[in-house]
Amino acid sequence: MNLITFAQSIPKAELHLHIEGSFEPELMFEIARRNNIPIPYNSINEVKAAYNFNNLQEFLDIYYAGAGVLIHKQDFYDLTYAYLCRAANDNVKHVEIFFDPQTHTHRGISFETVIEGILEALHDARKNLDLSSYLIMSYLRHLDEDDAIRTLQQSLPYRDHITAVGLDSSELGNPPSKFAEVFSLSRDQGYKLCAHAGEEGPAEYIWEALTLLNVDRIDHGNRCLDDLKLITELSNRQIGLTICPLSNDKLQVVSDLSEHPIKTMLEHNLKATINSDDPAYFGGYINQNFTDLITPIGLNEQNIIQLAKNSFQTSFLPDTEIETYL
Ligand code: ES4
Ligand code: ZN
Repeated sequence: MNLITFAQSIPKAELHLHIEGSFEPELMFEIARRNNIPIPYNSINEVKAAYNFNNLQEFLDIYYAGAGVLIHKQDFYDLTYAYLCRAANDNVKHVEIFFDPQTHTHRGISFETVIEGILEALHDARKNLDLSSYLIMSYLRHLDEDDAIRTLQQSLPYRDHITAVGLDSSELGNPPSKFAEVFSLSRDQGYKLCAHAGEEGPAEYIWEALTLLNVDRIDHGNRCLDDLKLITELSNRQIGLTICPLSNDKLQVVSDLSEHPIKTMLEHNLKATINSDDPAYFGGYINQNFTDLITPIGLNEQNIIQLAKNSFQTSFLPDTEIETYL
């Protein structure tokens, strides 16, 4: 078996996936049509041509616009179930999915509509695809902390169906310190914690996520490599880093895939994992992320096994379940 086939067939967990970022243009057109919402593109090709980003903000502007066609519970169900089928097809056995409630509540869609559509799809995938899943509610960091606290309150009726909270959207200028209180309140409610940090922002933001938010896992975290002390801290504590290679390439976090530092991260004994982030926008799902890296950075069989192991070990699954995958 060659390395690409090996990487594709190995059982894996996906820990960094924004459900709104799995919105394929074909489904976007279909849902826009049935909801009678105009979109500024005439064809799938025109949509794809617009997916050309110089940085995170240029991507986010298009991502929020795309999410604007999601109105009904059925829309959230269809979006989620389509992703779960693709994940199962890539031999993903467990997935921890981000959703951004504020992206929808700010346009008048209820928290309940969003989460009930997603939860029903997760339920059906457990049954039909043998795919286990957790949900991560992500706060939008470009909004203020009070807005995140209101979102936390809206989530409480669904507390048993949400495993963790996250922090995403525009990183620069919105440091983790801005959200210390809502993260503390979220922990009090029993939620696990993670935060996007060190994608465009500096290593200092990763320190803040660790020391001020007390996160269990860091999303991205690429910039930790600028700070030797931070590398040691992350490695000693075996904090998971959910790395997203195609995202890093498309958002110019790395200059080229061949410059991707994930192998260096493994050499530092960091708990790096491979994930797809926003696969409909960045050119592929989890297996594509593995495949596209193998040749440019020379990932070997041992690296691939380590990355797959890391994905289960740094998941929020209970230890007894993690062991069944190792
Ligand atoms: C995101 Cl790649 C990335 N970074 C920050 N926030 C996000 N939301 C969706 N994708
Ligand atoms: Zn992300």
